[in-house]
Amino acid sequence: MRKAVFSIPFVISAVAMATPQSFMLLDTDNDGVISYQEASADQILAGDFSRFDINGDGVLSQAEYRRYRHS
Ligand SMILES: [Ca+2]
Repeated sequence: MRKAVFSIPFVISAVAMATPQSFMLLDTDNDGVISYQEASADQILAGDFSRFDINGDGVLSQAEYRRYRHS
């Protein structure tokens, strides 16, 4: 009478791994980054663009965009 309980939480957050849909919408030329011009479609993002452009390369990477989404 042994009960083997397999309760291994095997949650892979597909949402966190995937590119946010909003990123793809903003990345209109699909080069994988959001330029300031592309960001201008999002007033909040454009208004704080330089703050979210953490490495200062003038474009937002997916990682930088995620920070914006989670801010
Ligand atoms: Ca782009």
